[in-house]
Amino acid sequence: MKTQSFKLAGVALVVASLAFTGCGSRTEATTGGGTAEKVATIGVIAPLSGDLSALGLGIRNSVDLAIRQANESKAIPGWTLKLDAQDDEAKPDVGKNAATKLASDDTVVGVVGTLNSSVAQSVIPVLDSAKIVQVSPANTNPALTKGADYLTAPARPNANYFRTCTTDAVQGPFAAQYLLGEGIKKVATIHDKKSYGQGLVTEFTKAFTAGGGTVVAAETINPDDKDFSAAIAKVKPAGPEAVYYGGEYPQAGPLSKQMNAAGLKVPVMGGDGIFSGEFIKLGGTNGDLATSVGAPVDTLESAKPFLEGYKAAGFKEGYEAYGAYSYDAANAIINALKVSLASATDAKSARQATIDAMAKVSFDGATGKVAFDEFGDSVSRVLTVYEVADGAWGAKKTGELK
Ligand code: ABU
Repeated sequence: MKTQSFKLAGVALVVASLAFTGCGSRTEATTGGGTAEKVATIGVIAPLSGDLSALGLGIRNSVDLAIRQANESKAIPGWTLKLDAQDDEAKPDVGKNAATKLASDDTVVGVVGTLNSSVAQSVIPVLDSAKIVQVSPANTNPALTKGADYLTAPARPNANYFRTCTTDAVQGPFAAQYLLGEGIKKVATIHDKKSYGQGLVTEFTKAFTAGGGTVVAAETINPDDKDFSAAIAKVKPAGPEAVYYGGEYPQAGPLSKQMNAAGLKVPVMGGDGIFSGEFIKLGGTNGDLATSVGAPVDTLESAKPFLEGYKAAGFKEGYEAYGAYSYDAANAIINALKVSLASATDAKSARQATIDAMAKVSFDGATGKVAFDEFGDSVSRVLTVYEVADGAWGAKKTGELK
């Protein structure tokens, strides 16, 4: 597992040396004037290598930016924030190990991540046991906050877990309403059998059929497949007017390309997991559609400080679909830390207080109002439909589910 660890201490003031104290954890930083600053670490768990790293690196960089800004503005007097970014490779077992590693660091008080709902299922219990708050900018599977019976008997499984994005219980129906509104009544579905892909297709299918549409074929692929000819051969004779795909861009892009090559020239539509420039590079074509969380970031007045800060920081990777949500997730943790660290003598003792404070966090973030309901879900339910045109994603419709 690749590990990337950064010390991001209000750069001008903090000298590189960190003093060892207590049980051997690095818990204090020394400023240029010799004043001891206590250290609190915000972890990131996301795919920093592999097929989904475009999204994961956007998450890491955006958290990095929030931490730098907090240190520069001395947002938490007496404390220096540090970033520890861990690569989960989009794999549940690797994510679990990353969570265990972060939990063993006494300075860790919060984690932003994961990208994948399937990885979150392994990470959340580890961080919950250690009383470390976790805020995901990207997990959209509804069960993570409301349990398996999220529609009939919602019950929050883990009090430490929050998210700044909306869920597939909103995203699937939003996509279904869009297609029905465009006059598309016959759709084939394909998903990758992962928590996110399967859950998204389930939510889409319920809303699409309830709205008068017909799912003419329902197929699955394996998460690492490259050849989709078998699924396409089953779907094509059913005559779908679109294919709704549950999964991420490494499969969705080639699926679109292979559908066209096989003569199935209908749009692929997916969720936020395919909303990346990588989808187009991998074969996504004009007319393909995606929903993604929130409004287009580059149209939001509230996102200007994030966009300007990201540009000024000179990151070599883009912020991608979840950058602004990651920046808001990190700032949610920082807002909670303003409360929990105010009278804390060390970071570890503030973990539970950080979870308690997170439930009350409310501020105007890059993506809009950042606050959480009783399940830890974002209060925002805004989504946007994007379409590929002239080789780039363009926004078609932004709104809330009706
Ligand atoms: N929300 C799309 C990709 C991440 C997930 O698995 O939820």
